[in-house]
Amino acid sequence: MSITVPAPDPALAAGLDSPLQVLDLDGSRLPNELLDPHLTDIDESALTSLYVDMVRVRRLDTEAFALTRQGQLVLWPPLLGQEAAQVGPATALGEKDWVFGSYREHGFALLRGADMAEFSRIWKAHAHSGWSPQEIRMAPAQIIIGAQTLHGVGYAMAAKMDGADEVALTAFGDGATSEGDVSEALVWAASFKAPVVFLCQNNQYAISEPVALQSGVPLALRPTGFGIPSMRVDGNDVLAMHAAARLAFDRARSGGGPTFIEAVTYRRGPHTSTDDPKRYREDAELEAWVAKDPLERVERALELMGANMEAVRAEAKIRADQLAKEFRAACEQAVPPVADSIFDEVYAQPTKRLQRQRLEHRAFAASIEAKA
Ligand SMILES: Cc1ncc(C[n+]2csc(CCOP(=O)(O)OP(=O)(O)O)c2C)c(N)n1
Ligand SMILES: [Mg+2]
Repeated sequence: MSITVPAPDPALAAGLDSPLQVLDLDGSRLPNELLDPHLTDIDESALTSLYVDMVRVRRLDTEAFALTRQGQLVLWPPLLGQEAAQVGPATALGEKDWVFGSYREHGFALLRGADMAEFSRIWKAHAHSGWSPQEIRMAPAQIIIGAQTLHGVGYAMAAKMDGADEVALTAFGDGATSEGDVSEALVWAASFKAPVVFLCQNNQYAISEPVALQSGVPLALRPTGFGIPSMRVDGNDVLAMHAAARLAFDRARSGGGPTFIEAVTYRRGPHTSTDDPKRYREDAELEAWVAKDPLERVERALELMGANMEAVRAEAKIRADQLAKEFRAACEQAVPPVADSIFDEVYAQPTKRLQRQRLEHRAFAASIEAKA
């Protein structure tokens, strides 16, 4: 018996040949039929605001990285280079929408309004989730690769059943697309037309594994096999990312179901503060991506629009410095939790098993103290 396997429909995917762009490297505006209708209200002031957000996100990232070297944070997964890929979609979210991301989603956390003291607790290893997910409508950072896509789809399906006007965005990496969870999430989303947006930040690496090892086709082609429309977008172009997200949110809100966005970008830093990328990639590759810096491109675009760049840079610096100061102070003032408290944060009513584990843990901790 022979089985005919239909080829994925390339018509479902935009940008396969060349990622969708609306800002050229020199900052000039490139016409784009698909994305332009979603950018009609973006004037100099809106672009300035996106720029300031990216500067703040970058500053939070560099400050946090420095804080790992000063013993203030135990770990940090940097997002340097991925600012546009996060700020574009984060600023397109509605107030009631939800974000289900990985551990690298600091831009989303900041723009969803995470309190810096709460946020710092995660990376000081003081808490599993620093912020209250309900308050900022963002789930805790997910370390299990790809799991958050199932959570996002589940939330979106529930929102649809409730008739709530809410969209879920789930953010994950290129490596995550190799996980079964992501395939399952795509199946559920497609079958139930869930109001969910899959944001794959293709930063070219899963730790040390280059994306070419994970997929022989562009990642944006994969969801088309599930019947999910997708867009391959220049992830260093904040306007293109903003427009693509708006398009996807509009589709989800109007009952059109899921959309997959592949943001083609680059992780300029190490995988985390404990990694050394020099062991698996060439400097020339990094330099080529530095030349596509997402912030500089917007600076050039603003210049072309006639903005007073001195004033724009000064405002961005003041806001970024303020954020860095706030974050540093939060890290320095944080009080470590009592180890025993972890048992209080599992169930509202502790189970017998948990109570037994608490006693075992107390005895163990006491035995260590006795030896010290
Ligand atoms: C299920 C699972 N397998 C393996 C790991 C170990 N791990 C941590 S990060 C990572 C790479 C993820 O790469 P990608 O999805 O591209 O995201 P990025 O770190 O580049 O943002 C792996 C394999 C994990 N956390 N969870
Ligand atoms: Mg990656």
